[in-house]
Amino acid sequence: MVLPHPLPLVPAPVSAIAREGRMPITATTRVLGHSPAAAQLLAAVERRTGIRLTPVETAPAEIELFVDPESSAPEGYTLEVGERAVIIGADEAGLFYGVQTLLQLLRQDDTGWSVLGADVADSPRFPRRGVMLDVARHFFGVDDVKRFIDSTSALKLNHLHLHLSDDQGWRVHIDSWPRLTQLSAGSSVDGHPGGFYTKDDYREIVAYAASRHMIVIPEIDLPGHTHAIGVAYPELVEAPVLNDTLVADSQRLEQPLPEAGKPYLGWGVGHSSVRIHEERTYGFVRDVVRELAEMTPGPYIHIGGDESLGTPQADFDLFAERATEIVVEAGKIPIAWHEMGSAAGIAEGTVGQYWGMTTPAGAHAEEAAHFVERGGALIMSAANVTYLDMKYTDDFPLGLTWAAVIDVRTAYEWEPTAILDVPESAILGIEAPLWSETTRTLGEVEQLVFPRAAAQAEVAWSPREAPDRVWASFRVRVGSLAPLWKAEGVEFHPADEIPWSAR
Ligand code: TNX
Repeated sequence: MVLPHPLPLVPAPVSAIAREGRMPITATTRVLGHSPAAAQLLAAVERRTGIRLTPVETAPAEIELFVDPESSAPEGYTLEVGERAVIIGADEAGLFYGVQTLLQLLRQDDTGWSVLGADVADSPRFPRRGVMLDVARHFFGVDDVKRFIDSTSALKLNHLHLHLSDDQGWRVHIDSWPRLTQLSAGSSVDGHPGGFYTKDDYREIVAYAASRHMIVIPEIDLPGHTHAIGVAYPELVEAPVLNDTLVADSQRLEQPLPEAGKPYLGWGVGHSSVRIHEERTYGFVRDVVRELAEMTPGPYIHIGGDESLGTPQADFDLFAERATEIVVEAGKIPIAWHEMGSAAGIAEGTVGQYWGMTTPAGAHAEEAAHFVERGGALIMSAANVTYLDMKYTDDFPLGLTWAAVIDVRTAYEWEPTAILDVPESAILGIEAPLWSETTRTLGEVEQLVFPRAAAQAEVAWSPREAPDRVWASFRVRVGSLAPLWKAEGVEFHPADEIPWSAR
């Protein structure tokens, strides 16, 4: 069954063996390493313990970090903690992850601070381990996003998807369409204030993410979720289409209905669309994609595609084909929500993001599989397990329930390759989205994200067959992260499924 005392590591490494004893950490502990990860280790230890380790330029040192491409698979590392600690990364990302593992082994007891003795050899199961932040329903500024990057990259997550536009607001400056940020960025859900990123802000986020080995994926949601575009440029959008669910939900929630040309402040979806049969729409898409591509070193642009409920199928498919082609022409790989897989001619190589349930309904499985038939691949974001904006329990104050109520165990116990009938090699990995209808502050976001993002990190990183990759082990290990999260100011939800450690 379950190992009695696994090392307190999340995600569970490929192999982790506890050694007798601990390595003391004091101000005389020397650190040797020329990578940014060495400086990040010094800073993190000081934040956590108040101890300033001693950086040295030459051996000997108690903690040593270096890169050796032969040492393990990409993003992998080895870590040995005995009398000395040695971290060897296969690359800079691996070294960074080795540092995160060492930080999880840091402990305080009556004799002071130390690192638990360990032999770890590790590398990820999936290359894609993502998280999404919806900055459109509520806006989160650069400092909040940096804090989000810190806390999620520490779990070895390596892609940050930013949902930069939706009905309620447009969040990134585009020089060729300036009214987007002049007129459509001030609003957000429930009449709360909005905001947007200047190009410098966006570049700062991208650079910060890169320093934590995260690739930023910008999303402009099209052709639906585009009411805000119409506030700035009415000639680009159709009149709102009010579906029955939208009308009923708006009444129940006492939220206003969308009105053409005015900011939309409700939570309703599926009422907006850009004009699919007008050429200027594609000029707009081309400009936005070009400007985003110019400031995005990562290979992807996400073009949306979800919940275009008022758009006729043939129009939607035509748009999907043209929009994904525009991304390819801009030199990037398109990503789209799985609905765009309905388009026979979706650009080759487009990556689909599956957000259906773990038991696919309707045409979802077929739509997702079509990305693979077109030479693309899939990211798994099954809504009833990965959605970070679902409530933990029915009475949790934040979050929604439409996909499921997702306790930590439910978030943990799923298998990304068991949902769709596609080859395993077509599954790039997973992404856990945080939609922000109900979260106004980053602290509220964190309550929904932690500890469930740790569950998703383990699903994406740890070997499927690892003995520790079971709930009984995970709940104890994730509970051991409490002191680290508290020290870093992460406002995790202390779910009562987890035995949280005091120190
Ligand atoms: C569905 S999932 C949406 C979002 C909402 C979310 C709320 C998806 C691709 N679209 O527009 O914010 O539900 O959970």
